[in-house]
Amino acid sequence: TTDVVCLGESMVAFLPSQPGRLADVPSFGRGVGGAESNVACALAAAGHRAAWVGRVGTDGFGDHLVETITGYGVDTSAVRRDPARPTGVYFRTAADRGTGAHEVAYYRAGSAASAMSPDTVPYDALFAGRVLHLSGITAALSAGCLELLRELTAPRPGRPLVSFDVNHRPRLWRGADASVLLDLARRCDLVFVGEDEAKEAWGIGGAAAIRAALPEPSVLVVKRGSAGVTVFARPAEGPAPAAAAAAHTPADGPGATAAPDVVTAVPALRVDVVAAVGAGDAFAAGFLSATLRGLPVRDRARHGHLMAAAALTVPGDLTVPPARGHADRLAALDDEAWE
Ligand code: KDG
Repeated sequence: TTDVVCLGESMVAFLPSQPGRLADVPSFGRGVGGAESNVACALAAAGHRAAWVGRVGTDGFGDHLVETITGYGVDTSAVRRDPARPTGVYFRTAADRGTGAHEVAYYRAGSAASAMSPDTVPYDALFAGRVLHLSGITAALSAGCLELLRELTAPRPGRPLVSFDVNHRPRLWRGADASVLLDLARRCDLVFVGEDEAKEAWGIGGAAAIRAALPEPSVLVVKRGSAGVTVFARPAEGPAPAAAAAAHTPADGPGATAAPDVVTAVPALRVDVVAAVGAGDAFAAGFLSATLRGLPVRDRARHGHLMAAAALTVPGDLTVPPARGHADRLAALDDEAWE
C-alpha cells in the first residue's frame, strides 16, 4: 500500500539566473514547484511509497512535471491530463539579502489543476494511502478545488489520516477572506501552520491562541521560523505514539472537547538560508516520514527540521533529503546539540 497520497497543483517553476527585481532578471532556469508534489518527492526520496494526484495539461510542461516527479520515485499514475487547459507555471526572484523577501509571478489562472473538483479526481487513488496530504493552496485555485477539499476533509468511516498544510498564499487570495482555511484545518488530523500565516490569514497571534482556534486536529504543528516549532499533540499522539499513522484517532469534528495536549517545543537548526521556498514542504515531509515510522513527537519535528534545512540551503523548491540513517543519527543528538 501507499504511505502518503499528496493532492495539489504542480507547476513548472522558473528560477532566476541572477538576483534582483523580477523586472531585471535576464533569464530563468526550469525547476519543479508545487507544495504537495514537493512533499511527495521528499517522502519518496526518504524511502516512503508516495503518490501525487494532480491535473496538468497535455503540453510539454505537463510532460516535464510528470516525468520529473516520477523520477523522484513518486507514483504519478493517478495524475489526470487535461487537453483543454494549460499546465500552470510560475516565475520567482531570489530572496532579497536583507529582508529575505522575493517576488512571485503566477501564471496558473484557468490551469488544468484549477479544473480539479469532486467530479474530476480519482477518489480511489486519493484514499489509497495511510495518509492523505492536502494544502490550503488548493482551496484558493477555484470553486471546484475548494469543494474538493471540503469533500476530502469531511468525516468518513475509515478515512486515512488527513494532513493539512495551511500554506496561505496571499497572492492567490488577493485580500479575499481566508477564514475558510481555518474551517478546513479544523476537519483534519494533522495540521501545519506558520505563526506568521495564522496572523496574516486569520489575525490570530501566538501558538497557544492558534491551538485555541484549532482544537480538533490530534496533532497541530505551529512553525515559528528560525525559532523552531511548537507541537500540540493529544496524549495518544504524544511521547509514546506506537504506530501513530496506522492507529490515529480521527478528528472529532468541530466542537469536540480536546483532551489536554502534550506541548513540545523543538528548536530549528541554524542554517545559512539560500531560498526559503520549499522549506515548509520539506518540514512536512520530514514530520510525516517520522510519523509513519511511529517516532515520538520530538523526533518527528527534528526530522522535519533536518529536511527543511536541506531545502533552505538550495536555490530550488525541491531537494534530496539527508539519508535516513544519517538523519536518524542527527535527530538522536542530545538537546544541547540542537539548541
Ligand atoms: O511551498 C512551495 C510552493 O509555494 C511552491 O513550490 C509553489 O506550490 C506553489 C505555490 O502555489 O506557491
